[in-house]
Amino acid sequence: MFNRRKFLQSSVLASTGWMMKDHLEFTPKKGIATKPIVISTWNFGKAANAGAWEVLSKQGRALDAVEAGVKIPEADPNNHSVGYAGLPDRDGHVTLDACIMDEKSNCGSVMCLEHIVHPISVARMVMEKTPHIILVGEGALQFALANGFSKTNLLTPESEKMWKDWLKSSNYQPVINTENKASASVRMAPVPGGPFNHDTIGMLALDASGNMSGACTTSGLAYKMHGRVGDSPVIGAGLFVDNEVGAATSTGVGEEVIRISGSHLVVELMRQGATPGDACKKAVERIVKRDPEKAKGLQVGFLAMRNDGSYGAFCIQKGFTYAVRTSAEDKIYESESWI
Ligand code: SD4
Repeated sequence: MFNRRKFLQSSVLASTGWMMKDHLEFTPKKGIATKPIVISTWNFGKAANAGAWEVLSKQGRALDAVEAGVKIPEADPNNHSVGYAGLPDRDGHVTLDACIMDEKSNCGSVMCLEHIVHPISVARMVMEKTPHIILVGEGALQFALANGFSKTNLLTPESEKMWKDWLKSSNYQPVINTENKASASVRMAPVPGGPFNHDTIGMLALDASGNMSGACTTSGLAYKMHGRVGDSPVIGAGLFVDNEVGAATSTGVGEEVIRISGSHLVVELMRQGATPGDACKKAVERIVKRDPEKAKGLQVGFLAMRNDGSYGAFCIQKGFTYAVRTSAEDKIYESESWI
């Protein structure tokens, strides 16, 4: 029973910005109050959730909801970590990673895909129209073009300028995305032209019929080596959905998430009885314990939802936020953190 489960000691952020800390008491009412629900990573998840909610609130399918939801940041020219306008690799190529998974463990993924604004829709098409799960690079592009997607230059003048500024130093260092001063001390050198160089949208939804789906899409770590693929399009790392248990997604330095098959681990921990928040915490613990010194300079965040609509998150550094949309709330919460 999940009655009166205390949730995460999350701090509630008003939609207008950061506000006071406030402990959230979340009372899932199985099958009623918590369905449908959509949750997603970072502050920009709020706008993405609105896209998903259009589908969910009309009794639509979770799969359609997560695709529609993450397409919003994918197309946003002001979002430099997902889709169009994403920061490029060190050679100036915007290479996108995305995956999607439904309630029947159908899944599709594209890796290192260039020139396509909505990699999530290509991933869905890989899932639905091919006998495969993953297409990469040139092959993924060929498949997209053959299926009606058109080529777009994803490198906007603003992203190009950030990359050219970065080229002056060419100092490759993933920057920890923390938005509050408390953790400013652990920030690495800021990226010229912008304080952060990565953020992924991971989205999990439970629809009115009780089915779950998830989507994860990113331009990956900015200024990465050409051909580098992170956790986001790797089923089991950046995303995992098991309708019998729940779903999880991740953000942060993908290499660390892949090492522990992070999202799969979170779902398996929930299967063993952990709450979503505790499961995320245990996964973070595993990363931290492997190399506590290294973890001081890393950000990884997990977000999870059980199939009853209860949810939770945990991250290494303060500053990871996630957005929640139900019929009762449309909010951004700050995740609990290790440090
Ligand atoms: C990656 N996990 O490519 C992604 C990037 C990210 O917050 O989520 N950054 O490793």
